[in-house]
Amino acid sequence: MTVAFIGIGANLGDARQALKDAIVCLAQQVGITVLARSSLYRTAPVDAGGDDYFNAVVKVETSFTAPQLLRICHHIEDQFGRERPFRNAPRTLDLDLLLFGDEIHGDEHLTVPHPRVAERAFTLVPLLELDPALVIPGQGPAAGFLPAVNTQRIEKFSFCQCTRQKAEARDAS
Ligand code: PH2
Ligand code: MG
Ligand code: MG
Repeated sequence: MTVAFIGIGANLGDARQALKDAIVCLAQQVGITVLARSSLYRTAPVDAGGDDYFNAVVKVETSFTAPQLLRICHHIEDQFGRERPFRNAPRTLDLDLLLFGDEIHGDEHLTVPHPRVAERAFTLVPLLELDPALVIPGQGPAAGFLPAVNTQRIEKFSFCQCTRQKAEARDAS
């Protein structure tokens, strides 16, 4: 069994709902147990255009290998209608394997830790919410990278706060 962290993002369609549904979908997979989920974050697009993103990170325990887990993530993205017209295009769902135990992989199919995990507030902040003492294999304590991302806009929500806001918007319309 390996503990892994999966980053979830979306900025097309009902992104908040997609994040919630994706977590349910991950939890339903045989061989994956969701141990914890971060809060939901609204974040400014980084190296990308389009609307603000919603991002979160889940901590899972899995019997799969890293390449197997990545394949499952891609399969779930496809189920959510993910299209890839150009690099960093707005997306209905993105599932990125951020960390896989203390493993370090680097080939054309899979790079773990995710190559930009420490450069982006939308991965670093939720990871640190789940584990403030987290060490990124080969790179060091995740908290040490926070000052470098402090110009990236990120706003924290709880998942139920978003449900309430959505209900209020619906009732007002
Ligand atoms: N994903 C990207 C590129 N830029 N920006 C934010 N805020 N959130 C993302 O999930 C994101 C991004 C490529 O996967
Ligand atoms: Mg991504
Ligand atoms: Mg991706």
